[in-house]
Amino acid sequence: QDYTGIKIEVTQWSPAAAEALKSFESELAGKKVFMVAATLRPETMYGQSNCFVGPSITYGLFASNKSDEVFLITRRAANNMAFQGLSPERGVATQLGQIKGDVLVGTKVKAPLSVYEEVYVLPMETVLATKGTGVVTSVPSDSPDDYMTCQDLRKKAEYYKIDPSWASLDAVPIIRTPTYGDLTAPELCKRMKIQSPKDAKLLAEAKEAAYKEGFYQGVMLIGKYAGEKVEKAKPLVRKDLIDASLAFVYNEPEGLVMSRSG
Ligand code: ZZB
Repeated sequence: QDYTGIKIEVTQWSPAAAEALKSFESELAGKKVFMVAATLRPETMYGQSNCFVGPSITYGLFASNKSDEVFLITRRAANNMAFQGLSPERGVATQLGQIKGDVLVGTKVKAPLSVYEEVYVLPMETVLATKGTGVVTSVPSDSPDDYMTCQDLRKKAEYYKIDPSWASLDAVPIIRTPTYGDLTAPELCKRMKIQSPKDAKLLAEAKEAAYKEGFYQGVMLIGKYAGEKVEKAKPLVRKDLIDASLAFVYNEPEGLVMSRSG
C-alpha cells in the first residue's frame, strides 16, 4: 500500500504518558515526538477530530531521519520505515522509548491541516497492530469506522475512561458527494443501520462505498482545493503536506501487511 504518513505532533502528554516516559527522559530530551498515522485519504485531513491508538498495542519511540524528530509507531512500522530512508541508518530502527496505547489516551496532539487546533488521543479497539503504523487519524466525516468509534466513545465515556470533552469534536464537512451529501460516513452508517464500531462486516461494506463514492464523485468543500474533484485534489494535498514536512510517503509491501513478524 502507498500510504501517506501524517505527522501528528504531541503537544501535551497525558499525565500517565508523562509518567511512563520518565525513564526515557534523556533519550527524548530536546526532541519533538510525532505520532505517525498511515492514511490513504490525505485530502480528508482537514476533518481530523482525534487520533486513535489501540489500547493494548505497544508502541515504540523511534529515531527518525531528522535528528530532532522522533516517531511514535509500532516496531514493525519502524522496521519498514528503516528500509525507506526514514531512520538515521538504513535498515536499522533505533528505539528510544516504549509506551502502551492505553497510557497515551488523553494526550494532546496537533493534526496537520485539521480545522481543530488541538485534538486528543483516544482508544480504538479495532486498530490492527499488523497494518500501517498502528496509529490511525480519525476523520468521522468520511470514515465509517472513525464515525462509529467516535459515537461509541461519546456514549460510553465512563466505560472507556475518557473525559467526554475529548470526543466532543464534530465531524466536519470535507467532501460533497451526490449520493451521500456533505457527511458521507455518518450518512452511510445511518442508511446501513450500523449500530456499533464492532459491526465489522457492515463497516467494511460502508468503507468500500465511502472510498468509491468519495474518490470518483466527491468534490472538495474545504481548503486550498475547494471546488475541485477529489480525484484531482488528493495528490495535490498529499504533495503539499509532504513539501511542508507535515507528512511523508510510507509504503507497505502487500505481502507484509498481515505479517506478525518484526
Ligand atoms: C484517514 C482516513 C479518512 C481513512 C477517511 C479512511 C477514510 P485500508 O483501506 O483497509 O488499507 N487505518 C490505517 N491503519 C490502520 C490500522 N492499523 N488499523 C485500523 N485501521 C487503520 O485502510 C486504510 C485506512 O484504514 C487508513 O486511511 C486509516 O484510516 C485506517 F475518510 O486514514 B484512513 C472510507 C475510508 N475513509
